Amino acid sequence: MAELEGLEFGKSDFVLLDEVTMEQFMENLKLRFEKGRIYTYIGEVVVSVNPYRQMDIYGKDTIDAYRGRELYENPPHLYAVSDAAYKAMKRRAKDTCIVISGESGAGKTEASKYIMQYIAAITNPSQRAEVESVKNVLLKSNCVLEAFGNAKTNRNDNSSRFGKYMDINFNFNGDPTGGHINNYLLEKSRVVQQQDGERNFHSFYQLLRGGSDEMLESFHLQNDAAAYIYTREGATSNNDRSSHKAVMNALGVIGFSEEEISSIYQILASILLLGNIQFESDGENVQVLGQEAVKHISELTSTDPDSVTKSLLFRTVATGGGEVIEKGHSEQDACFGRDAFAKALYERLFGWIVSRINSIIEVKDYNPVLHGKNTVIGVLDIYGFEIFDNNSFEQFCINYCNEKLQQLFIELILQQEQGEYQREGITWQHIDYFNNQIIVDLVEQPHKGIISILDEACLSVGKVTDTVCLDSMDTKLSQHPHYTSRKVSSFPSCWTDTSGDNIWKVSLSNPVLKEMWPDGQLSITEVTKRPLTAATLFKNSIVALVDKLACKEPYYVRCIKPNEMKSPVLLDDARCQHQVAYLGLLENVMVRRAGFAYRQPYARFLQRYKMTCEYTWPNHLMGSDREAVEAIVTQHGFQDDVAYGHTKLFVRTPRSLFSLEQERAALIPILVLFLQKVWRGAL
Ligand code: AD9
Ligand code: MG
Repeated sequence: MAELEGLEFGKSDFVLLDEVTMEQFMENLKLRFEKGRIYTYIGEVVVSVNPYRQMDIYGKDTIDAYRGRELYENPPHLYAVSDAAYKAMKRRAKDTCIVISGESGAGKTEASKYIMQYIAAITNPSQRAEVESVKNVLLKSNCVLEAFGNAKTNRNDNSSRFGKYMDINFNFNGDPTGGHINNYLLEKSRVVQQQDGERNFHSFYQLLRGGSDEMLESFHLQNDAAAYIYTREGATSNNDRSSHKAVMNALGVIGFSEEEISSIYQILASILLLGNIQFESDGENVQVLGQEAVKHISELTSTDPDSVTKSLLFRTVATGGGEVIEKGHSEQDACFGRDAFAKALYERLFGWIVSRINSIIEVKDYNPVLHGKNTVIGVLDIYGFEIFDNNSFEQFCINYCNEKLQQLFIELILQQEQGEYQREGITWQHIDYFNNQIIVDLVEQPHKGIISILDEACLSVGKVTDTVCLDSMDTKLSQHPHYTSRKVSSFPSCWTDTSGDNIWKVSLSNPVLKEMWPDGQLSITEVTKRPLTAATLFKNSIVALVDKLACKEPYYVRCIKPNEMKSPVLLDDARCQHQVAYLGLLENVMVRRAGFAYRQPYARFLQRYKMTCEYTWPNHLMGSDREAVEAIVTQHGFQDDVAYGHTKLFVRTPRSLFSLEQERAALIPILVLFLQKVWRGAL
């Protein structure tokens, strides 16, 4: 409950709604959005609506107002949860995490940046140089990751095409000492193809628009996105020029060497050149059309041109006898291989950039005996549920990830409530809620889950067609209450995802490429070994992520996209209701209200409401604050609606508190008058 806001801004916490209905929820959300109140709580969860305009609520004054304060002492804000996560971490030496979710364009990445900026602003008051440098690297890493991992899509001009989880490490003083970034499922298909109106990753346009003439010349590039098949769908803008500068600067500040920076751009250039390579076939043999591009690629990647040509035209196959042979591509296979290679190069480049940043920001020389416990705040900015007209394997993965996170959300929110009740010595009442474990099982159960069935199909490529695979799914899963047959869908075909790795069989002398492909030349065992499928790799990474989050105290930011037009004035009812429903926000309010909707330490409760009770105003003469609080509660007649914890008062329904709030609001003007008279000596 925010103190500084009047009711004309709506209810600052959805638990205060008179009734938990979609109608009331939406009414409150809309009123607050119209009044420029983009944040609202559900208990400690922040619901955020993208304002699509610059708000004057992130400056230094606001940071100062939230620093060290409790959640309910200020209007709802990202800074308040950031501070709560920080305080819990510092005071109780607890690892915490802030999970930001919502659909594309809902404001997750912006929120994660404000959170990081807040944490950077409130730490290291003594300005120690080494801590400042860690903070700087952490903040600058956003700029680099956005350049290489974000793109313009039809839903968001700066859409993150990867999931990101960042741990920030703190020392016993509460100052950042380092961090670690995990990235998930980069949408590498974008490197070779984009939908109408979308662009490739920003990095390509930044290079083409912002790279100096000498740089572009040495890379054999023209400064024209239309000249390259991979980028011709989008256009460059002046922003790309300034961003290129900012990224070059950020790479330097983070600690990438000159050589590494040029290697990064050489690889980008190679990908663009690779995309323009065409093939011709005389019916028997396939040839690369135009050796010029091959020459340039081999020059840029310090590889031998013959090996590049060979990699483009042949693939390595393991025979039944364990032998490895070279098999010529068809023209179509060669095109497919070229694109797979470009995607693999970009994915490895992105992975390498992340791991290079990690090696720079990892906590070094930390001695727990000397320095105390090293604690962590994790920030998760990951794609929300996606439902399109045409859904692909990527949507399957993204939605599975969201089911896992939703499951964790419910478990942790309930767990957190239960923990608090236990600490305070209050009896816990069981709450019924929809447990989506059943959906998670449908996807990930061994042997009969969707991923297992996909894996089986992948491992028998050639023998199992899409239809056979879907038949098998129908047989195994038709009894499942949440399974619907998708026979008409065309989503399979892209589950195995290893082709890009197998074709690059040249010796790597470029140091960055060497680090990107630590396996170098594939040996026979590696060729014949069954690779893990993309689905299983993704599942493993999400299971690891959930494990990481589960052992931390969680804070949540649930982002809502108000409309499809990027308008700052429109809150589209149907679109928002849809998001409120799948984010489970009404359920969240109910869970919060089913137990005790509101809780506050006795002293704070007393301070706020003491003027509403004759026994506590101006000061109470009782033995303890708790007894004084009991007096207020009893005088207002809601003693059956509360429980007394060891340190806090718990109120079951918001209505009780609401009447107290109203009484307080009515009394304040009278008290002000009274005090003015006292000051003037009239009384
Ligand atoms: V995606 O899943 O990566 O496609 P996000 O990350 O949820 O998506 P993002 O944070 O990129 O969305 O926000 C989209 C755009 O909305 C931003 O580029 C801003 O123009 C705008 N936005 C979002 N949040 C704010 C805000 N707090 N203040 C002002 C905002 N503008
Ligand atoms: Mg984003």
